[in-house]
Amino acid sequence: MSRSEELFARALEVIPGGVNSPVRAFRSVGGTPRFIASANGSHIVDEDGKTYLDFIGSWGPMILGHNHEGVRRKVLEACMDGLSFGAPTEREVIMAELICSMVPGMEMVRMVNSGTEAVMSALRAARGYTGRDKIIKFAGNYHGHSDSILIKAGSGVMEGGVPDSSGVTRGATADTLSAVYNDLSSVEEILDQYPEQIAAIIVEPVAANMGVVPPAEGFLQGLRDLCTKHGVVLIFDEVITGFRLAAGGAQEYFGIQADLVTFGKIIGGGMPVGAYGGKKEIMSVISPLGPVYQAGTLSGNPIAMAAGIEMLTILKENPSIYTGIRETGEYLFNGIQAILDETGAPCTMNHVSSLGNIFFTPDPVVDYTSAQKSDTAAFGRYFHYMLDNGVHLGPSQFEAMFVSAAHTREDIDQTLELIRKYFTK
Ligand code: HOZ
Repeated sequence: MSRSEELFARALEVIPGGVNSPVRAFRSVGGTPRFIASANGSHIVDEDGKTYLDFIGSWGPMILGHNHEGVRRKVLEACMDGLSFGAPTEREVIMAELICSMVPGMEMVRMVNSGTEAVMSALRAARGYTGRDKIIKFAGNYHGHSDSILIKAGSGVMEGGVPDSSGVTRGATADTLSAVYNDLSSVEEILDQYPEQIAAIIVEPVAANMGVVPPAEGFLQGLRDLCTKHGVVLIFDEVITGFRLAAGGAQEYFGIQADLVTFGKIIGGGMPVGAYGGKKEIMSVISPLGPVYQAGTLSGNPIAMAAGIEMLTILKENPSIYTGIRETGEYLFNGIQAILDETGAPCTMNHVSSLGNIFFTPDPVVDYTSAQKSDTAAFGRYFHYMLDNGVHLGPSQFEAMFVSAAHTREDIDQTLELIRKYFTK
């Protein structure tokens, strides 16, 4: 028995499904999750001492690669000052100033502890600001696991084949309306059906939790225009795209400004952290400035802030990192596309900059319905082939591959070689 198998067996006894987040359980691909002992740069090492080239990157935040020396040093230094105070610190101010200086339209920002919390709070702010109850989300977009947003969610919910989570009351989701990603007419229909009742439209500017689905030409601008016209708060959920597509996230990358933006793990370099913010006028509804309550003892935690400040400073001061990860991503994803073309594999490659994935369907994937056509069993076989050959991918058809600044051309060539072998066998 391998050490991962041994740990998984123990975990199954005391943790639901043996994991603290469902996708990690390998349910959709079968087999035993690798228990990770350490990580550095583009590689991780499991408890059995086996090294893998990693394309999960803690689901996005490891833009600089795992265990970046500078970030680690700042965390260790911060630990020497104390772990949590439940009182304001200078680091929180520096972090907020940094985020406001990098993200378009960010005038005020509130730190929280995860992307889930950021989204939950941003929706509350939008409702408080507009005095309206309903929100629009897109099928297959994932915005964390708070009750009101668990409708046709992507990621682990989609993988389990359940459109909605059990345990969420009808009341909690009664004001959540689901539209079709990349289809503006589906949004217009809802806006017409509920005039002056929609508080917010929340969207993943690049959907990355039903696999990677880029926004169609004009889709994000169309949402911007509709929100402006109907007095609706446009929320970009940048938990995955923020500080990844560009220093200013998807807003900068696509040149579209949202009213509120949500961030997650990415702004803490992997530490448990999140944030939401945007226009001062909207953020002024947040307590204690306004009537919308939101709080948290660990919000703005000094260790998380230390990691985040260092990582964001590096990203801000080194724009070449973005050129680098985009070029590496394109080298990988265009390389995969070429292999699919050569071999005639019935797959579709979607990618945006350093995010991408292979869908095991020959048809274009533009939304939830088309993503669901994927042959998840075929993905599972491919996943295990890659894992057996030392490449660690997200264990689900509906998760992205994340390329970091630590991935080298050799890493990518090695990956492409494996993929070529797989599809020519
Ligand atoms: N489904 C999550 C990412 N989109 C997985 C998070 C985790 O397991 O850490």
